[in-house]
Amino acid sequence: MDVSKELDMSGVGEMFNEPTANKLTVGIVAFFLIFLGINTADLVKNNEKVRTIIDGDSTWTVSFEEQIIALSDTVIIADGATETIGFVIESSLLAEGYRVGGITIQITYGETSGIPADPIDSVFASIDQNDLMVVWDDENNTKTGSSNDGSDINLYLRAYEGYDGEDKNMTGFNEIQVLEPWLMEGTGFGTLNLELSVETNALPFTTDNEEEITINVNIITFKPAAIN
Ligand SMILES: [Ca+2]
Ligand SMILES: [Ca+2]
Repeated sequence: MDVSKELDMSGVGEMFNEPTANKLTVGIVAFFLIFLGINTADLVKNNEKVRTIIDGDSTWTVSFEEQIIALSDTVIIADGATETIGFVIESSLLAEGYRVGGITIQITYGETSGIPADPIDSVFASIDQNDLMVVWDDENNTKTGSSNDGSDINLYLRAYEGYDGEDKNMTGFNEIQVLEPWLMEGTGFGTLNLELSVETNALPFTTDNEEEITINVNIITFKPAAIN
């Protein structure tokens, strides 16, 4: 046993005494040092990654792909009358993976009496607050409007809390977590009830009993995507 050990040792010693072997050894050592260095750098980087994941400070950009669903109706409303026009908003209208972000309503009209120089009528519009699943108290909402010169009346309801179509910078552990606030189901569903009334304006000795009003409802739907 002792003899073989001595033999081994001398063998190693001889190898180091050889100039070529020395160079080779130096080369191997250098290689290992570099290899170790790369690995250490990798480890530090990985640790940073792990730390950001644990801290949850990984930043993401959530962007939204939009699809507009257009509904429309044309009604004739008598002078002095108020009518409620309903639009049913349900999941069957939406594409897979999309949610309702907001609803815009545009009300347009002119003078349809055919009487020359008949002045434009007045139209009043308001959205009835019911169980339609929107953010009823959102500060961006416009729930009422009127016109007495034929200009459009534009109303808006935010359906999804915080949704404005703009990219959002989010912080989170992963894609699932940052998308989670944008995956709420059922927003915007229900019946949008629009109350419209007309007060005609007529020239003396002429009669204007009614007005035709067109309502264009755009349901803004979105699908979120997260980019790290
Ligand atoms: Ca008129
Ligand atoms: Ca009219």
